[in-house]
Amino acid sequence: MNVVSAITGLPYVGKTTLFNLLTGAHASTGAFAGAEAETNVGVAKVPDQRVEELAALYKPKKITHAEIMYRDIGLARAEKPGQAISPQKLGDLRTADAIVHVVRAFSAPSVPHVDGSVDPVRDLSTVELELLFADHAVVERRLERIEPELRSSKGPEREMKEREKAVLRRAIAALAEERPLRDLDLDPDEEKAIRGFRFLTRMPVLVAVNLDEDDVAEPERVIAPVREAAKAHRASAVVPVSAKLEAEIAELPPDEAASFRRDLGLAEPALDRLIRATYELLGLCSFFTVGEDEVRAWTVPYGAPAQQAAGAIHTDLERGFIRAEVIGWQELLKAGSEANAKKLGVMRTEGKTYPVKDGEILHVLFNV
Ligand SMILES: Nc1nc2c(ncn2[C@@H]2O[C@H](COP(=O)(O)OP(=O)(O)OP(=O)(O)O)[C@@H](O)[C@H]2O)c(=O)[nH]1
Ligand SMILES: [Mg+2]
Repeated sequence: MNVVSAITGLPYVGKTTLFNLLTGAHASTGAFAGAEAETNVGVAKVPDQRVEELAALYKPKKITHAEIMYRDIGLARAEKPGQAISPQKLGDLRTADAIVHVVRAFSAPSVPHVDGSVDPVRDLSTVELELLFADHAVVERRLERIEPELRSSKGPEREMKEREKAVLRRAIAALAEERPLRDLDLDPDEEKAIRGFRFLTRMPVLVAVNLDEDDVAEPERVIAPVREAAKAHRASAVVPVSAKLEAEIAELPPDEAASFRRDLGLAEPALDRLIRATYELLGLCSFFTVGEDEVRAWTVPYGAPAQQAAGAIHTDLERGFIRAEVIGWQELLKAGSEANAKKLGVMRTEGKTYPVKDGEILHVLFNV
């Protein structure tokens, strides 16, 4: 699957700086034009040491990492909630799988703050309220339209619409109390009834707290209140970044960058931190395909059935799936080759429903 993350947040909080850092793009920052500018789109390679180690074994012609697509979606400063997101940006947000909400915690007097002061917790709720408004408008419109549809439908169709209406009533009640739709407990049928709306407040959110350079070594003091605020709702995680500083470090040669990070007490690059958090939040994992031609990582939901995982490679592999040969990446490295792994009996044969786990290598046998 191709995961899409939407980077958003108030103006001038460092969205584009972070976007550039993640994707290696050079979109203009500090122009203070995010709301009017087109959405920036770019791709980040998912860092994965396992891919490198497998590549060292196979020496393939091609090495392909998994990817996450990022969209940098600028919002406007709004006098009242419900005015900050243009219709086009709304579409860019709705079709994402997760939101990366950047909040500003850096002071930089040269960079104006739209609300006059640096307050990440306040900003978090300002933007959350925008998203709530957007969802509220959708629910309200749908509830108006569903009534006449209900009157003219019957049987299973009516039942489905009744269910949709019931969920939407709960949704509007939650939104009216300023509770995001992530907080609603829905069974699979209810979930299905509203999935098509792609509600913004039901998407998993990663809050990226954009720190001052001085706070990088000890981010807890700054991020604790944000974590506390985010914890009130489900499917959210908080990750510290220092977009500008880390972008500067990323420009350095790799060993210099590593020693600079060590000096600063930064254990790993922001990219690694954010992407790992995204995988956790979305319940994703990586499996690999290996060979002389290509060593490649693929992204699937954790525990996806082998047949569905095969579909990530190609639809033919899903359609004509017979079975898969499976081995953990470490076992393969230890065995030194697939032939040896087979001899040792550590290569398993699994069927369609086998739940694929992180770090497994799949060989799909298929017939179309
Ligand atoms: N000191 C400091 N400045 C930062 C940091 N991140 C971004 N900035 C600066 O803040 C300004 C705005 O950054 P952008 O990345 O353009 O912010 P944005 O959120 O994309 O802004 P809009 O797209 O206009 O809404 C730029 O001058 C950046 O250099 C940071 O971590 N620390
Ligand atoms: Mg921008």
